[in-house]
Amino acid sequence: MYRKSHFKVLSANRMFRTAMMILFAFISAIANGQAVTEIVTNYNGYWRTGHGNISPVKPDNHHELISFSYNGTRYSTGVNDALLSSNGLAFTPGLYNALPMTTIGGAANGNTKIGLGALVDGVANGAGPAPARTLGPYLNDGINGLDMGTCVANLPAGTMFLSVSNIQAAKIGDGIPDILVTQIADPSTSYDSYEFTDINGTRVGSPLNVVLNTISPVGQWMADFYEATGATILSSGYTQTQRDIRLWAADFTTFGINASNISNVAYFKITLSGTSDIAFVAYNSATITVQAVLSMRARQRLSRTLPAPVVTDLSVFPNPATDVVNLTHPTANAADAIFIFSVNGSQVSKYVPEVGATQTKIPVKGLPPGVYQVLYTCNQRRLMQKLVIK
Ligand SMILES: [Ca+2]
Ligand SMILES: [Ca+2]
Ligand SMILES: [Ca+2]
Repeated sequence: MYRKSHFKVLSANRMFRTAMMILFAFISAIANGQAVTEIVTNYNGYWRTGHGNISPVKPDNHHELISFSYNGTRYSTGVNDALLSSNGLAFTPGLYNALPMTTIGGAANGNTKIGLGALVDGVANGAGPAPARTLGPYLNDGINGLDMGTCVANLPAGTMFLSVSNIQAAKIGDGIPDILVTQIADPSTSYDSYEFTDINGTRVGSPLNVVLNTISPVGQWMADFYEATGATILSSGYTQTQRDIRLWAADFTTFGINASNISNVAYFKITLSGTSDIAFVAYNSATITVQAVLSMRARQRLSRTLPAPVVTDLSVFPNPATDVVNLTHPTANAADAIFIFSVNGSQVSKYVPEVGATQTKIPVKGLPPGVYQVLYTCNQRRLMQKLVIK
C-alpha cells in the first residue's frame, strides 16, 4: 500500500516534470528562433560582439546599434552602413527606428531603474548628477532612437499601445525582421507579451510571449542603475556593474498577421511583466509606419545637460469610441485645452486637462456618430487626431 501510493506520487511528479520540460522546451524553441546572434554598434567607433565570440570590450557610454544578425543574415539599421562596409562586413541594408514609447502604462516604483553606461554621467565608478526620471525618452534616444547605452530596467508592469499604420503586406513573411527588442540587464523567467490589436484594442493574430532568459547574450556592458523614484539617486552596488545584452527579432508572421487580417491592425501592444530591461523596441521602417514619428528632440542623445524631454504627441484610444475616449498628451500646463470639432469645423466641446496630467478621459456619449477632430493646444502648439464616434 505504502509502496503503491509512493509510486503514484513519483509518477505524478514525473508527469509534472515532463510536462514542464516540454513547456520549457517549447518556450525556449520560440525564443531561440527569434534570437539575434551578433551585433555591431558604434561604441568607441566600432564594436562587434556575438554568440560564441563575445567581445572582451564592455561599452560604458552611449552607443547606437549599427547592425544585428538574425537567422544567418546581418541587417543594417541605417544608422551608419558605411561603418559596416569599411570593416569588411557583408550586410543587407535596412532602416530601423525605435518605437516612440513616450508614455509608459505602469507607474515607476522602487524596482524601476534608469540604466546608463557607467561613464554617461562622467564618473567611471560612481554617481554624477541625477538623470531625468521621465522614462520614455531612454527608450528612444540616440540616432534612430537606437542608443543601447541607456535603458529602463524593471520597466513597470503594464500595457503599452503603440499606434501603427500602413503595414506593407509584401514585407510580411519575407523573413526580414519587422520588430527588434532589446534586453540589457538581468532577465527573469517571467515573460512579456507582444501582439497586434485592432482599433478597439482587441487582439489581431496571435500573441508572442518571450522569456528572455532563454536567449543567449551577444555581449556585455558596464552600467549604473539610477533609481527612478524616491530620495536615493544611486544605490550602492548599482554602480559600474556588468550586465548581459540580449536581442530578439521577429517577422510579423510570428504574430499571426496575414493578408486577411492586416487591414484591422491599429496598435502594437506590449504587456510588460515588470522585469524587462529595455534599451529600445525597434521597428522596420520599410514594413510599418508609426504614428508620432520621433521628434528631433528624441533623436538627440540624452545627457544630463538636456532638460527633461517632453511627450510631443497626442493619441486617442479607443478609436472609434462610443462612451469615453482616453487621450494621451504632453504633460498639461495651466493654459492647455482640449477641443473636439465636428467634421465641418464647428466646436463641439472643450475640456481643460488637469495640470501635470498626461492622460485625460473625455466623455463622448451623446455625440452623434461620425468623424471628429480632437485638438490639443499647448505652448502655441496644436496637436490633432481624428476621432470616430460610432
Ligand atoms: Ca557613473
Ligand atoms: Ca518582414
Ligand atoms: Ca536607449
